[in-house]
Amino acid sequence: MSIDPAYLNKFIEVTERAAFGAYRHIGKGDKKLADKGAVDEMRYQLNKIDMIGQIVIGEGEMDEAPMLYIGEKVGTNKGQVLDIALDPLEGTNFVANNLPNSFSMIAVTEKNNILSAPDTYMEKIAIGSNLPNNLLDLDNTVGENIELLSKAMNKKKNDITACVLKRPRHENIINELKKIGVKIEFITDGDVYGVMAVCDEKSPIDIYMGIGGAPEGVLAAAALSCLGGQIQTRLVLKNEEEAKRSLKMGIKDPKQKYNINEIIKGDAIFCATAITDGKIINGIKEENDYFLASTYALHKNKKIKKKITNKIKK
Ligand code: VTB
Repeated sequence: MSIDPAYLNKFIEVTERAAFGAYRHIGKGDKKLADKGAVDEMRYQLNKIDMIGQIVIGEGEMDEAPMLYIGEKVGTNKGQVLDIALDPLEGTNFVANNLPNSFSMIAVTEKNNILSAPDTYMEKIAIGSNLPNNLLDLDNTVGENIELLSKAMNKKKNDITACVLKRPRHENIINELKKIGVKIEFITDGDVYGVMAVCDEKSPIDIYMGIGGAPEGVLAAAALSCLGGQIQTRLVLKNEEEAKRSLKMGIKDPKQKYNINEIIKGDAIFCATAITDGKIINGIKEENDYFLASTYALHKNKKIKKKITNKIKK
Protein backbone atom coordinates (compact mmCIF):
# COMPACT_ATOMS: atom_id res chain seq x y z
CA MET A 1 0.00 0.00 0.00
CA SER A 2 1.04 3.58 -0.61
CA ILE A 3 0.01 6.98 0.61
CA ASP A 4 -2.28 8.67 -1.92
CA PRO A 5 0.10 11.02 -3.80
CA ALA A 6 -2.50 13.79 -3.66
CA TYR A 7 -1.57 14.21 0.02
CA LEU A 8 1.89 15.59 -0.74
CA ASN A 9 0.68 19.05 -1.79
CA LYS A 10 -1.66 19.18 1.18
CA PHE A 11 1.16 18.54 3.64
CA ILE A 12 3.40 21.03 1.83
CA GLU A 13 0.70 23.62 2.49
CA VAL A 14 0.59 22.60 6.15
CA THR A 15 4.30 23.23 6.73
CA GLU A 16 4.31 26.38 4.56
CA ARG A 17 1.56 27.95 6.63
CA ALA A 18 3.03 26.76 9.93
CA ALA A 19 6.42 28.20 8.93
CA PHE A 20 4.75 31.51 8.16
CA GLY A 21 3.06 31.36 11.58
CA ALA A 22 6.50 31.25 13.20
CA TYR A 23 8.10 33.69 10.72
CA ARG A 24 6.18 36.60 12.26
CA HIS A 25 8.21 36.04 15.44
CA ILE A 26 11.72 35.88 13.97
CA GLY A 27 14.29 37.73 16.05
CA LYS A 28 11.89 38.75 18.78
CA GLY A 29 13.53 36.66 21.48
CA ASP A 30 10.33 34.79 22.37
CA LYS A 31 10.63 31.03 21.73
CA LYS A 32 7.21 30.21 23.16
CA LEU A 33 5.37 32.72 21.01
CA ALA A 34 7.20 31.56 17.89
CA ASP A 35 6.30 27.95 18.69
CA LYS A 36 2.68 28.87 19.33
CA GLY A 37 2.51 30.70 15.99
CA ALA A 38 3.59 27.51 14.21
CA VAL A 39 1.52 25.10 16.32
CA ASP A 40 -1.77 27.00 15.93
CA GLU A 41 -1.36 27.27 12.19
CA MET A 42 -0.28 23.67 11.74
CA ARG A 43 -3.23 22.32 13.67
CA TYR A 44 -5.69 24.52 11.77
CA GLN A 45 -4.29 23.36 8.42
CA LEU A 46 -4.18 19.66 9.38
CA ASN A 47 -7.81 19.69 10.38
CA LYS A 48 -8.84 20.88 6.91
CA ILE A 49 -7.38 17.76 5.24
CA ASP A 50 -9.61 14.81 4.34
CA MET A 51 -7.84 12.07 6.31
CA ILE A 52 -8.24 9.98 9.42
CA GLY A 53 -5.03 11.21 10.99
CA GLN A 54 -3.49 10.48 14.35
CA ILE A 55 -0.47 12.15 15.90
CA VAL A 56 2.26 9.72 16.95
CA ILE A 57 5.07 12.24 17.51
CA GLY A 58 3.81 15.67 18.52
CA GLU A 59 4.14 18.50 20.98
CA GLY A 60 4.05 16.15 23.98
CA GLU A 61 1.71 13.89 25.88
CA MET A 62 -1.93 14.85 26.32
CA ASP A 63 -1.47 16.25 29.83
CA GLU A 64 1.47 18.47 28.86
CA ALA A 65 0.48 19.73 25.40
CA PRO A 66 -2.93 21.28 24.77
CA MET A 67 -2.50 21.03 21.00
CA LEU A 68 -1.03 18.47 18.62
CA TYR A 69 -0.47 16.07 21.49
CA ILE A 70 0.40 12.41 21.01
CA GLY A 71 -2.81 10.51 20.22
CA GLU A 72 -4.70 13.58 18.99
CA LYS A 73 -6.92 12.89 15.99
CA VAL A 74 -6.51 15.31 13.11
CA GLY A 75 -8.25 15.74 9.76
CA THR A 76 -11.89 15.60 8.73
CA ASN A 77 -12.27 11.92 9.68
CA LYS A 78 -12.74 10.79 6.10
CA GLY A 79 -10.02 9.64 3.69
CA GLN A 80 -6.88 7.57 4.27
CA VAL A 81 -5.88 6.41 7.74
CA LEU A 82 -2.51 8.07 8.46
CA ASP A 83 0.01 8.33 11.28
CA ILE A 84 1.70 11.68 11.71
CA ALA A 85 4.95 12.85 13.29
CA LEU A 86 5.41 16.59 13.45
CA ASP A 87 7.46 19.44 14.77
CA PRO A 88 5.77 22.73 13.95
CA LEU A 89 8.97 24.55 14.91
CA GLU A 90 12.26 22.65 14.94
CA GLY A 91 14.76 25.22 16.22
CA THR A 92 12.78 27.53 18.49
CA ASN A 93 16.05 29.25 19.52
CA PHE A 94 16.89 29.86 15.87
CA VAL A 95 13.63 31.71 15.19
CA ALA A 96 13.73 33.63 18.48
CA ASN A 97 17.31 34.77 17.76
CA ASN A 98 17.12 35.03 13.95
CA LEU A 99 19.62 32.24 13.30
CA PRO A 100 19.73 29.84 10.33
CA ASN A 101 18.25 26.34 9.90
CA SER A 102 14.82 26.48 11.55
CA PHE A 103 12.04 24.43 9.98
CA SER A 104 8.44 23.52 10.25
CA MET A 105 8.15 19.81 9.55
CA ILE A 106 5.87 16.83 9.24
CA ALA A 107 6.26 13.13 8.43
CA VAL A 108 3.38 10.89 7.43
CA THR A 109 3.04 7.11 7.07
CA GLU A 110 0.24 4.62 6.91
CA LYS A 111 -1.18 3.33 10.22
CA ASN A 112 1.32 1.87 12.73
CA ASN A 113 4.33 2.54 10.52
CA ILE A 114 6.13 5.20 12.61
CA LEU A 115 8.09 4.30 15.74
CA SER A 116 6.26 5.71 18.73
CA ALA A 117 9.22 7.27 20.54
CA PRO A 118 9.00 8.97 23.95
CA ASP A 119 10.19 12.54 24.44
CA THR A 120 13.63 11.50 25.72
CA TYR A 121 17.13 11.57 24.28
CA MET A 122 18.27 9.27 21.50
CA GLU A 123 21.70 8.26 20.16
CA LYS A 124 21.87 8.72 16.40
CA ILE A 125 24.31 7.91 13.65
CA ALA A 126 23.35 8.81 10.07
CA ILE A 127 24.94 8.59 6.63
CA GLY A 128 23.87 9.37 3.07
CA SER A 129 22.65 7.30 0.14
CA ASN A 130 24.39 4.71 -2.07
CA LEU A 131 26.24 3.06 0.81
CA PRO A 132 26.03 -0.58 1.95
CA ASN A 133 23.02 -1.30 4.17
CA ASN A 134 23.55 -1.05 7.92
CA LEU A 135 27.17 0.00 7.35
CA LEU A 136 27.73 1.66 10.72
CA ASP A 137 26.85 0.66 14.26
CA LEU A 138 26.35 2.65 17.45
CA ASP A 139 28.38 0.03 19.30
CA ASN A 140 31.45 0.58 17.14
CA THR A 141 34.03 3.10 18.26
CA VAL A 142 34.06 6.47 16.50
CA GLY A 143 37.29 5.35 14.81
CA GLU A 144 35.75 2.10 13.52
CA ASN A 145 32.74 3.90 12.07
CA ILE A 146 34.86 6.54 10.35
CA GLU A 147 37.11 3.82 8.95
CA LEU A 148 34.10 1.94 7.52
CA LEU A 149 32.65 5.12 6.05
CA SER A 150 35.95 6.22 4.57
CA LYS A 151 36.34 2.87 2.78
CA ALA A 152 32.73 2.73 1.57
CA MET A 153 32.82 6.33 0.29
CA ASN A 154 36.31 5.95 -1.06
CA LYS A 155 37.17 9.20 0.69
CA LYS A 156 40.15 9.96 2.91
CA LYS A 157 39.32 10.18 6.60
CA ASN A 158 40.51 13.77 6.81
CA ASP A 159 38.21 14.70 3.92
CA ILE A 160 35.15 13.46 5.80
CA THR A 161 32.85 16.04 7.43
CA ALA A 162 30.89 15.08 10.53
CA CYS A 163 28.05 17.08 12.03
CA VAL A 164 27.85 17.16 15.83
CA LEU A 165 25.53 18.99 18.20
CA LYS A 166 27.72 21.17 20.41
CA ARG A 167 27.10 19.76 23.89
CA PRO A 168 29.42 18.62 26.71
CA ARG A 169 27.92 15.11 26.38
CA HIS A 170 29.69 14.83 23.01
CA GLU A 171 33.19 15.51 24.32
CA ASN A 172 34.35 11.97 23.59
CA ILE A 173 32.97 11.92 20.03
CA ILE A 174 34.50 15.35 19.32
CA ASN A 175 37.93 14.39 20.70
CA GLU A 176 37.97 11.16 18.70
CA LEU A 177 36.95 12.93 15.48
CA LYS A 178 39.65 15.55 16.03
CA LYS A 179 42.28 12.85 16.62
CA ILE A 180 41.36 11.18 13.31
CA GLY A 181 41.40 14.53 11.50
CA VAL A 182 37.73 14.52 10.50
CA LYS A 183 36.26 17.97 9.82
CA ILE A 184 33.49 18.88 12.23
CA GLU A 185 30.47 21.04 11.43
CA PHE A 186 29.07 22.00 14.80
CA ILE A 187 25.43 22.86 15.26
CA THR A 188 24.05 24.54 18.36
CA ASP A 189 20.56 23.06 17.94
CA GLY A 190 18.32 21.50 15.33
CA ASP A 191 19.76 18.07 14.68
CA VAL A 192 17.06 17.09 12.16
CA TYR A 193 18.91 19.48 9.85
CA GLY A 194 22.21 17.78 10.73
CA VAL A 195 20.83 14.37 9.78
CA MET A 196 19.05 15.53 6.61
CA ALA A 197 22.22 17.27 5.48
CA VAL A 198 23.99 13.91 4.95
CA CYS A 199 21.77 13.50 1.88
CA ASP A 200 21.90 17.08 0.60
CA GLU A 201 24.09 18.02 -2.33
CA LYS A 202 24.52 21.55 -0.95
CA SER A 203 26.03 20.29 2.29
CA PRO A 204 29.49 18.78 2.82
CA ILE A 205 28.22 16.69 5.78
CA ASP A 206 28.94 12.96 5.33
CA ILE A 207 27.94 11.69 8.77
CA TYR A 208 25.87 12.86 11.71
CA MET A 209 26.64 11.48 15.15
CA GLY A 210 25.52 12.21 18.69
CA ILE A 211 22.65 12.38 21.16
CA GLY A 212 19.60 14.56 20.54
CA GLY A 213 15.86 14.37 20.99
CA ALA A 214 14.10 11.07 20.20
CA PRO A 215 11.14 12.73 18.43
CA GLU A 216 13.63 14.61 16.24
CA GLY A 217 15.35 11.28 15.52
CA VAL A 218 12.12 9.80 14.20
CA LEU A 219 11.40 12.84 12.02
CA ALA A 220 14.92 12.77 10.63
CA ALA A 221 14.56 9.03 9.90
CA ALA A 222 11.42 9.76 7.87
CA ALA A 223 13.35 12.26 5.75
CA LEU A 224 16.24 9.85 5.23
CA SER A 225 13.95 6.95 4.37
CA CYS A 226 12.63 9.05 1.45
CA LEU A 227 16.12 10.27 0.49
CA GLY A 228 17.76 6.84 0.61
CA GLY A 229 20.03 7.61 3.56
CA GLN A 230 20.57 5.50 6.67
CA ILE A 231 20.23 6.11 10.39
CA GLN A 232 20.66 3.90 13.44
CA THR A 233 19.25 5.01 16.77
CA ARG A 234 18.92 3.91 20.40
CA LEU A 235 16.96 5.57 23.19
CA VAL A 236 18.86 7.13 26.09
CA LEU A 237 16.71 6.95 29.20
CA LYS A 238 17.88 9.05 32.16
CA ASN A 239 15.75 7.64 34.96
CA GLU A 240 12.90 5.39 36.12
CA GLU A 241 10.30 7.91 35.08
CA GLU A 242 11.58 7.97 31.49
CA ALA A 243 11.78 4.17 31.46
CA LYS A 244 8.12 3.99 32.53
CA ARG A 245 7.10 6.50 29.88
CA SER A 246 8.88 4.57 27.20
CA LEU A 247 7.28 1.29 28.29
CA LYS A 248 3.88 2.98 28.19
CA MET A 249 4.57 3.92 24.58
CA GLY A 250 5.13 0.27 23.73
CA ILE A 251 8.96 0.12 23.79
CA LYS A 252 9.68 -3.32 25.23
CA ASP A 253 13.46 -3.23 25.11
CA PRO A 254 14.77 0.31 25.80
CA LYS A 255 18.29 -0.73 24.75
CA GLN A 256 17.19 -1.84 21.28
CA LYS A 257 19.05 -0.36 18.32
CA TYR A 258 16.69 0.71 15.55
CA ASN A 259 17.75 0.81 11.92
CA ILE A 260 15.85 3.03 9.54
CA ASN A 261 13.36 0.35 8.41
CA GLU A 262 12.36 -0.27 12.02
CA ILE A 263 11.67 3.43 12.60
CA ILE A 264 9.78 4.12 9.38
CA LYS A 265 8.00 1.21 7.72
CA GLY A 266 6.51 1.30 4.24
CA ASP A 267 5.65 4.46 2.38
CA ALA A 268 6.34 7.94 3.79
CA ILE A 269 5.81 11.59 3.01
CA PHE A 270 8.08 14.22 4.56
CA CYS A 271 7.81 18.00 4.27
CA ALA A 272 10.03 20.62 5.89
CA THR A 273 9.58 24.32 5.17
CA ALA A 274 12.46 26.59 6.18
CA ILE A 275 11.60 29.55 8.38
CA THR A 276 14.92 31.37 8.74
CA ASP A 277 17.44 31.04 5.89
CA GLY A 278 19.36 27.81 6.05
CA LYS A 279 22.39 26.15 4.54
CA ILE A 280 20.36 23.76 2.41
CA ILE A 281 17.21 25.80 1.73
CA ASN A 282 16.07 29.44 1.92
CA GLY A 283 13.74 30.75 4.58
CA ILE A 284 10.44 32.60 4.24
CA LYS A 285 10.45 35.85 2.24
CA GLU A 286 7.66 38.40 2.35
CA GLU A 287 6.28 40.37 -0.62
CA ASN A 288 3.28 42.64 0.06
CA ASP A 289 0.24 40.34 0.20
CA TYR A 290 2.30 37.21 -0.47
CA PHE A 291 5.01 35.17 1.10
CA LEU A 292 7.49 32.81 -0.53
CA ALA A 293 8.06 29.48 1.21
CA SER A 294 10.69 26.89 0.28
CA THR A 295 10.03 23.28 1.21
CA TYR A 296 11.83 19.98 1.12
CA ALA A 297 9.03 17.78 -0.24
CA LEU A 298 9.55 14.03 -0.29
CA HIS A 299 7.34 11.04 -1.13
CA LYS A 300 9.14 7.73 -0.83
CA ASN A 301 7.07 5.39 -3.06
CA LYS A 302 6.60 8.05 -5.75
CA LYS A 303 10.36 8.74 -5.63
CA ILE A 304 9.65 12.46 -5.29
CA LYS A 305 12.60 14.37 -3.84
CA LYS A 306 12.32 18.06 -4.51
CA LYS A 307 12.87 21.50 -3.06
CA ILE A 308 9.94 23.61 -4.06
CA THR A 309 9.32 27.35 -3.60
CA ASN A 310 5.70 28.52 -3.65
CA LYS A 311 4.27 32.03 -3.69
CA ILE A 312 1.39 32.04 -1.28
CA LYS A 313 -1.35 34.58 -0.58
CA LYS A 314 -1.21 35.59 3.09
C1 VTB B 1 17.68 18.20 20.83
C2 VTB B 1 17.73 18.24 19.33
C3 VTB B 1 16.79 19.26 18.77
O1 VTB B 1 16.91 20.45 20.84
O2 VTB B 1 16.40 17.74 21.23
C4 VTB B 1 17.89 19.60 21.38
O3 VTB B 1 17.37 16.95 18.84
C5 VTB B 1 17.80 19.68 22.87
O4 VTB B 1 18.97 19.19 23.36
O5 VTB B 1 16.95 19.37 17.38
P1 VTB B 1 19.54 19.70 24.77
O6 VTB B 1 18.62 19.15 25.80
O7 VTB B 1 20.92 19.18 24.84
O8 VTB B 1 19.51 21.21 24.70
C6 VTB B 1 16.96 20.59 19.44
O9 VTB B 1 18.21 21.15 19.09
C7 VTB B 1 15.79 21.49 18.99
O10 VTB B 1 16.09 22.78 18.99
